Amino acid sequence: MLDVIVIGAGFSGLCALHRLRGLGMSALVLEAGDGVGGTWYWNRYPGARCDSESYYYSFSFDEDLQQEWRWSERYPAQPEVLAYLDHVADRFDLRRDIRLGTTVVSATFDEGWTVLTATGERLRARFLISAVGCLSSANVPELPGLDSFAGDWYHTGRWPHEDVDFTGRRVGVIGTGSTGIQAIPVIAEQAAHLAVFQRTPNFSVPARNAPLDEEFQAQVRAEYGEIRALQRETSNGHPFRISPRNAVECTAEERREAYEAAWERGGLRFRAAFNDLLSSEDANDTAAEFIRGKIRETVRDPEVAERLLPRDHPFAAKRPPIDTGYFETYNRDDVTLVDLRETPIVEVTRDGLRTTGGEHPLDALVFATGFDAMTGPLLGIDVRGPGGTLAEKWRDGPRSYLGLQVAGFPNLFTITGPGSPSVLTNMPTSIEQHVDWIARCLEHMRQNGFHRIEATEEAERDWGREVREAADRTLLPKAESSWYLGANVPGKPRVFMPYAGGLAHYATLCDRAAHNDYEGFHLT
Ligand code: NA7
Repeated sequence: MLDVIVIGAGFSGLCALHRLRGLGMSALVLEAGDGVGGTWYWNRYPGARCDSESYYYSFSFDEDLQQEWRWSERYPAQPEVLAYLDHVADRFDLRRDIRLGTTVVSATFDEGWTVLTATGERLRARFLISAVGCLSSANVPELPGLDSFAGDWYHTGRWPHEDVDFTGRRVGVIGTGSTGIQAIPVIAEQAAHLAVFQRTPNFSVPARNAPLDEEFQAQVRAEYGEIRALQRETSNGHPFRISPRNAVECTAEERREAYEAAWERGGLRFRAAFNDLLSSEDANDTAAEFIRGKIRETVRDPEVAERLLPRDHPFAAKRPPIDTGYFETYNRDDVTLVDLRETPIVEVTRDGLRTTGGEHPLDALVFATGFDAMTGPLLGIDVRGPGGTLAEKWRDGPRSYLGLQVAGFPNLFTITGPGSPSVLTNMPTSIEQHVDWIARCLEHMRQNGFHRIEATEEAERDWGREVREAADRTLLPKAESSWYLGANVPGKPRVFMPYAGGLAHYATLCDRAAHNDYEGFHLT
């Protein structure tokens, strides 16, 4: 029997394998894709790029790795992140313990985990680590008539590995989340005509992507120690602090100056312009109105601009996209914005998409419609503990302790699971924290002769309350159609899933539990 089976070979799975090997444990990673990389293996859509900056969207666990790797742009494009993860797999000789093309269909606990693969193989391990990702289960809306469509259709998270060429084609994109907002300007460059089908207008801030010069890179390399320390100290794992100033306490002129500077700097740092943007509606309104002003300035046709103005959720209460030329794209003659609130989708036809406003002829349709986030990937596996299935347990929404364990599922750990802050943070920073905590826990068990660990029901209940209360201290739950709440998937229970109390505070709570003899866990 193996010590550990890890499901998934993205950032989490690679990190976990490397760390477990360091403990001398036998570990096997099972990966459904034909390559490593997880999210970065699947999301190959045009314009796919990371919204975190490259120099810190990376592992910190190896000094030589971070000193040697060179990023070419401020934000890494998908092929570059994938190349990085391939490099990590090679550099640490991880591939010999990774089985590619291996889909896990079920996992059953019986004094150890038995994992069944799609080819009927059974594998046993004492511990199971889910590294399946949070945004990896594609959400394709059930549109009537999709089967009859004569063109090609794609979901951004399941993009084909061969080149898709939209040259000369009439393309439709459904969805204006982070993904749609990245893909739309790039597809518009290629397509003969692009129709964007928008249900909810979104805020977006310019990314200000640019090549990285050697001087900046040398400075980063010299300061990596401080950069990584800062990432671990902040609430969202980025190496910058949120301004201590409150927007509501500044004059209109001071706010404008701060927002203009943040707009010029670009990217996710925009929301760090003031301290109260995610806690005060009044403060948030000032940021929202500033961005709406930028949209009005950018989009030449005032009617189109009006349709693009986000009004029904606070800024950054949904995951805030960052873009390269998104709003500018609507100034093109070959791009049409279709407002699905005015004219909802009726059906897909053989030749296009019909809304209540008429038929839009299309040769290709792109679903940028997001994911069954946080719970979808794990619930895609039939996970069975001694007392029942995870699907039954999570019927009314996910429950976990610290996002790391689920009561009733001994020796199962979840990396970036619901109840963890990961999706609100720079992912690799959260992943390293989770993996480090799990590894230290396994080491503790080995040293003390424990074979089994399970979160208690009580700890799980308390954590659920803490997750709810942390969310309620912010404006995040006010975005009613957000995937943080599961609202984007019809029928999914509406529960705010990530922990919004901040990564640094979360890490302190995890450490405290470990320090107090794994408080909230039952070890035998
Ligand atoms: P998101 O953020 O969930 O966005 C999905 C978009 O698709 C959003 O605009 C949705 O509109 C739209 N959508 C979803 N279903 C439909 C249907 N049935 N009809 C019309 N429009 C629909 O997913 P992304 O892939 O953009 O981003 C996911 C995360 O990946 C992102 O937050 C980053 O963390 C990386 P809605 O707003 O629900 O009205």
